[in-house]
Order: sequence, then C-alpha cells, then structure tokens
Amino acid sequence: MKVRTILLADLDYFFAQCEELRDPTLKSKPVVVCVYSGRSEDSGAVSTANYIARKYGVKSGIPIFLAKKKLQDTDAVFLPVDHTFYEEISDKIMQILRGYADLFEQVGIDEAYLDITEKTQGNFEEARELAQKLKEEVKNKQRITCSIGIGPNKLVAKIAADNQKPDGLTAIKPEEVKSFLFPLPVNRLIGVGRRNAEKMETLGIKTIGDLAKYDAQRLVEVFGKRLGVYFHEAANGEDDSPVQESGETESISKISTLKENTLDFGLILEKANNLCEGIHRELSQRRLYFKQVGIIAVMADMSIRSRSETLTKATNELQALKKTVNGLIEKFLSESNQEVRRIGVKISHFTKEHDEQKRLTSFFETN
Ligand code: TTP
Ligand code: MG
Repeated sequence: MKVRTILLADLDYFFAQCEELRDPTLKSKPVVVCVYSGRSEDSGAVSTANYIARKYGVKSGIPIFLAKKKLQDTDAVFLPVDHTFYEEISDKIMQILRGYADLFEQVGIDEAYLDITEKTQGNFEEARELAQKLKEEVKNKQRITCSIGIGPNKLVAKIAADNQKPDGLTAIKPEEVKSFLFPLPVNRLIGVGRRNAEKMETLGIKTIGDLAKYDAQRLVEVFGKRLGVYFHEAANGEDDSPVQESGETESISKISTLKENTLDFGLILEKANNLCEGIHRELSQRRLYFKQVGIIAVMADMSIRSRSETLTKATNELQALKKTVNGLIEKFLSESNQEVRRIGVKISHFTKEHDEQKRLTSFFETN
C-alpha cells in the first residue's frame, strides 16, 4: 500500500480560546464555557475549559455546579456557549487549513484531517515544516493556537495530536508507529471506551501494545467481528480510511426525544429505526444515494455526541441505513457511561440516482 502522510489539526480548548479572543483579560483566569440546561440556575454541563481551569480538574462533560466547587476560591469566569461566534472563527481557520491540503476533511467544529502526501512528497521533514507554517499562519491571522499530529494514517495522526497539547506538534514516521503507540494506555485508541477498557483489563490488556499482541481470533470472540477486527488493526497502527472531501454539504437528518433518559439498546434502536424510515422516504422522493451515516445523541446532561461511518459504496437502501445505524448505536452505547435523552440520525455525502446508474454502466462497459 502507498505510504501516505496525514495531518490532523485540533484547535486548542476551542470554545474557551474563542472567548479569550473576544476578551483578552480572560487569558489569566480560569475560563469555563457551559451548556446551561435551564432547569435550574446552575444545572447543565461544562462544554470546555481553558488550561488554567483544567489544572483544577475542570473538563468537558462535568456538571457546572461541580466546576464551580472546584474553582470556588479563584477568579474563574463562567460563560454560556455562543456557537455562532465559534463557527465564524472555525470557518475562517478551516479555510486556511484547506489551502495546505491535497485532500481536506473537516470533522466537527475544531478538527480537520489533511492528506498532505503529494504536497510534501511523502517526506516527513517537509511535513513537519508545513505543519509549523500552518500553525504560524493560523496564529498570526486568527490568533488561535492548535495542536497537530502527523502520521501515515488518520488513526496515528489523531493520537499524535493528543500527545502534546496545547500548541503541540508531534510527527510519527511509519517506522516509529509501533514504538509510539505500544506504551500508551489502551483507552487512547478511538473506540475503546470505559467499558471496553475494563473488559480488556480482565484479559490482561493494559496498553495498546498488549492489545496489538493479543490473539486476534480471541478478540473477535470477545468483542464481535467488527470491533474485534478493528481493535486488532488499530492497535497495530493500521488504518486505510481515506481523507474524505465532503462534496456537497447537504444532509438529511431527523432527531427525536426518547420517552425517558435511557441506556437501553432496544429502546434507542426502536426510535432510531423510525427516524431511518422517515429519512428514507425523503431520500427516495429526492432520488438520492448516500455514502455517510451518522448518529447524534443528546445526553442526559445536554451535551451532544455524534458518530458517523462512511460506507464503502453509495446506496439508497433502507436496510443498509438501519444496519449501519444499529452498528453505530451499539458501539456508541458500549463507550457511553451516561444516559441518552434524544437520538438523531443523519445521512450525507449524496450522489444522484442518475450518476450512480451512469457509474454502474461505465463499470460494466470497461469490465
Ligand atoms: P475538543 O477538541 O475535544 O476539546 P477542546 O478543543 O476544548 O480542548 P483540546 O485542547 O483538548 O482540544 O472539542 C472541541 C469543542 O467541542 C470544545 O471546545 C467544546 C466542544 N465540546 C463540548 O461541547 N462537549 C464535549 O464533551 C467535548 C469533548 C467538546
Ligand atoms: Mg480541540
């Protein structure tokens, strides 16, 4: 397989950094950005916090009252989320990042993958220089710092970016992947949540290296085929998922509130299946094929989580939609320790029926 050079840029403590940008006097204080649920004055959860607040143990997802307690003797500032403002800044930064990439894929509001294989001719020293330039441009033009990971694939780039924060830069060459990954705790792998990590611990797996060396067949027996195979490959630093340009930004999504907050797979799936049917009706009317499927979960504390999967081939089938959503929810719940309040389904990366048929025809003609 061709050696690729993939870069992940993750903006540092993003919402809180945006607030510091708007009011530079905040820079010397703990800053906590909050999602207030409105049920009572301090109910809700922390969206993110700057690094000063993090020193006191404040982090994404904890209750606001707990953050207040941890910061009670400080001059901490608590602010409500202002998505419109953060999106404006994010859009400008993403535009800069796009200019450095052969292929560009934005993930969420503050992260993007860049395939820079051609731009750097597969040379990791050049990749490092490109990353340095990119960081400087973002800092000079938008006054925002970011942390960057570089690796031979998206999986390694992502873990590398988490290696040094804030304002970090970590580049892992293909021959360094194993020595970089193996000593890390197994929960640093995307997809290994608390529950899976606990299960692994009972098998004697503590580090990514332990997981990589564990019998692959046995992993499949314990975690099922999809996850078992994924864990084996991921722990060995293997990942061939492409950096995916999002052609049309258009998507179809539906979201619905559950009867009660729950972690019950059956209840959540039933609701999600109804949403799939509604989405599929709209899809059929518009004669579209989709290639990406996502789920959105609003948790009991009102925080929002999402997961998505890119299919190997575009489809318009309800069964394929339901099956993918089923898999995403199952994996999501295995990693979640909090109850779900609302569940949503989203499809995107559309192609037209007409184009899909044309592609098939040319496939048959050339084969
Ligand atoms: P992250 O990149 O996960 O976090 P961060 O940018 O705040 O911090 P880091 O320096 O570690 O990258 O998430 C990006 C933004 O998404 C974050 O600023 C706020 C929001 N967010 C939530 O609202 N809830 C959450 O649970 C998380 C993890 C993030
Ligand atoms: Mg970030």
